[in-house]
Amino acid sequence: MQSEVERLLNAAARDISKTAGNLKVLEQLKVNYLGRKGNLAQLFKRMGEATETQRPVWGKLLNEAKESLEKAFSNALEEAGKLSREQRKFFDITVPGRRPSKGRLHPITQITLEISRIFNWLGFEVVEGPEVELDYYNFEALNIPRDHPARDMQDTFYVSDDVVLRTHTSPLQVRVMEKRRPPIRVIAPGRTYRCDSDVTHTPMFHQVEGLMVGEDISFGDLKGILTIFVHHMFGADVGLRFRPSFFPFTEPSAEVDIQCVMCKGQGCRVCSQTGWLEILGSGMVDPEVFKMVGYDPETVTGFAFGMGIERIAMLKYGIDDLRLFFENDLRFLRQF
Ligand code: 2NM
Repeated sequence: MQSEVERLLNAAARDISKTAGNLKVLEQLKVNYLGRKGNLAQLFKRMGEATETQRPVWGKLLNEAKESLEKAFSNALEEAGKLSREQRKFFDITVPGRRPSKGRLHPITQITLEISRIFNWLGFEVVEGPEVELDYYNFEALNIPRDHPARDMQDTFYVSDDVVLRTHTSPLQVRVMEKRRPPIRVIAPGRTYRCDSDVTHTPMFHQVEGLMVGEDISFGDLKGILTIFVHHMFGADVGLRFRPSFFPFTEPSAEVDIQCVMCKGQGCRVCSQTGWLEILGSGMVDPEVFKMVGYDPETVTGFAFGMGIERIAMLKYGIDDLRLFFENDLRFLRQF
């Protein structure tokens, strides 16, 4: 037994020095020697073979071996711990630094700024106003009668009987016309709200609306300004067309289509095989709207237009799911 204990202690000393201070390996080694099924435990098991006289001698030998092993391992582990702390203090000045991640503008903000820049250059001033709006400015002053479907509870978030979340940014145009006299050139970008939510509608979305009022602003001016806008936004080679439409606040009214950005007008899934995509609504401001703000419709004319920013952004960037704009998934946002 004596020689076997010696062999065990020698082997342990050799193995410990071979670990070279590696904490993980040392811990495993300690289990191998001192664990419940370890080398020392195997020797303890042989106590059963001991004779009456051997028993106290073996017992002493084994207990001393256990103490000595425990001490050896605790010393080695402590040394190894110090070593790894030393290593941690080492600072490699040649390692490249971690770059701080920069934030960026949301794609909707980027498109809003791009649209604003184009109209700014065309002499339009950017105006902003309340998202919680009086029913009067949101509907009444825009010639939207009480029984118009756009006023339906289904589409409008009512705050109270006469206060709503604006369903478009046109109320702002009315406020501007009330405050100022022509000539006026403004665009109003901002958040708008409709009680509508499915794959292609979100209850909050963004719009830009524009207004130009003067003494002889014509439908030709409308066509000119919007053509310049489309060519700057989507490229000078993109064709567009003006299609008759209806809005309560403009007469006549027209919707503007551009040639499909995906198939260049050939017809594809995105444009439902028509080759055209609707991008905005427009028209000559209805005389009724001018009367509401105290302008003389006999001397004053003007045009207005409105577009959904999400839609413009989707067409410009080739995005097929509206909801991506509202999820704030960095993997999406980092691409802009
Ligand atoms: C559109 C389409 C057509 C519009 C009209 C006015 C105002 F205040 F002058 F009457 N602001 N915006 C307008 C006209 C908006 O959005 C599709």
